[in-house]
Amino acid sequence: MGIVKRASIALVLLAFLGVAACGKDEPGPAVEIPSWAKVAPEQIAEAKKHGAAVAFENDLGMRFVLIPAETFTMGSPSTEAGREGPFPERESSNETPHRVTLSRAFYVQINEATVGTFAKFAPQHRYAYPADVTNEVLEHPISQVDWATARSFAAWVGTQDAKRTYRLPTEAEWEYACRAGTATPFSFGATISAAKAAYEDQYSYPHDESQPPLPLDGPRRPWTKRVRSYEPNPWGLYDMHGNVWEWCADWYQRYPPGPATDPTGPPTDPWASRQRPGLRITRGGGYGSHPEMLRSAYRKHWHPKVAGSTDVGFRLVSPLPEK
Ligand SMILES: [Ca+2]
Repeated sequence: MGIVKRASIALVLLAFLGVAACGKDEPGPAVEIPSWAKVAPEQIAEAKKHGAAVAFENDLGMRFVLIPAETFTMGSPSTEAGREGPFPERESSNETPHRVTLSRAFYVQINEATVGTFAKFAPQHRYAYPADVTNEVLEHPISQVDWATARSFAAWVGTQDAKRTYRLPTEAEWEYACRAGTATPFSFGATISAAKAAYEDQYSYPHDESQPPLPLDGPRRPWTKRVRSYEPNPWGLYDMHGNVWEWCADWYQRYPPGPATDPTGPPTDPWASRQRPGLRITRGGGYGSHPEMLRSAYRKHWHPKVAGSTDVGFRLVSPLPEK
């Protein structure tokens, strides 16, 4: 990692916000943008506002970019195709659009947590990968990890970093970061294609039942892809759509009515009194998901002790350090 890190530092580019020649604006401090980071002007402006890094790489090699504080519309319009998903009796009406304010900027990991990083935390973790990805498995997303273990991993990452803490994203943080300022079904626009993300790309979006599945382009490879195999979203985040579902911190419940600030979901398991297992949120769809499930607003919920799935992983967030 040392060579990579030194190379990364050597390639650091400097971006200067604020135009000194403009006169009325104070020339801001330089904001360093690592060569690996693809960030938008609003992210650079937020970093400048806080005198904070717009992107950082921790000692474990995990990379994060700054996400601005903002108000956005969480959920989807009733006209959005595929909104009810393929299981309308279970999934309907849980994407009610509402205004959500995230009051403080935060960092999001640019890719799903990888096998390579997770192995430093839990070398005994048993996961199954087919032989054809053996050579690159360390760069695949970690999966088959239950919710509590994902959270423990986040806490452990914090013990390896004297300056920052880490945790799972809230569901609102996840959707906001996924949208990256967009209001379309996907951060890439109105639809998605096999060139954009890892998912069940035999099916098109919007779904048309009168059309047969698309022909396979070569043999089906029913597995994860190496992280960052596709272009990132406008805020430099990779695989927010597809590859593996991503655990969020929240319990699942339908959105409460009205606007919200820094929502964290129900404080306790809302299903406990009904003698049903609680459900934690997962987002973004996985390599085996239909395209409707990759939409920015799509909500899926899993029992938090589910650890056997090869298409459920996670990525971490890190709060902006207090000054
Ligand atoms: Ca993903």
